[in-house]
Amino acid sequence: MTSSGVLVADLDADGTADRVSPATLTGAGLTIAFGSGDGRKEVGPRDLVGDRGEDLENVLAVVADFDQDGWMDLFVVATDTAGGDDPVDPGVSELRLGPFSARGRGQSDHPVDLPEPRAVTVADHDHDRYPDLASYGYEGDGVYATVARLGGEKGLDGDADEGNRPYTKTAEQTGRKTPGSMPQARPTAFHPACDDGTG
Ligand SMILES: [Ca+2]
Ligand SMILES: [Ca+2]
Repeated sequence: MTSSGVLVADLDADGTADRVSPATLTGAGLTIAFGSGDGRKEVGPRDLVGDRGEDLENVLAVVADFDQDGWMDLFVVATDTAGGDDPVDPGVSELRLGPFSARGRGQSDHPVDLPEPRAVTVADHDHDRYPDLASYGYEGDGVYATVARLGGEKGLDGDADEGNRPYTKTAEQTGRKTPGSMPQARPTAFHPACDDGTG
């Protein structure tokens, strides 16, 4: 992590440093630059989601080493246009364990159950060494909530099970893109500081 908040890591294991910005490493505005110089390729969540998500309206992505194996992992979620009282199930909601390619292909895919996500971010709910995923989403009937999926040695806990349930929190504001109740881990919480140069 550089002082300007760019994460520098080799994401696709080709031996060349790649860069992830902005500092939150999350959201629809996430940009990943693979490689440098002439071979540089910039991609965003829509490039990473793959065929199953390309026609879906809202695409969000988060980069973190959720299983702490030293390779950055990609969480990507794509949801169609929101409609009525019922939450929309995401068409794609999965953790792809790194290394992962510029097309978002990882070593393995792991589905993560989330209610219609509107914002996702990396958080640290249980203060272990694994980054957690926090999602602000629509639960239906006008209720919004922030839920967590905990990081662990297998990546992310995919289900809304007993272990994850205590972290459900009904949002203090509703209908906002990113509410005040959205947890925020410090960007440097899981990424050591490094120089702007080589990383
Ligand atoms: Ca690379
Ligand atoms: Ca990893």
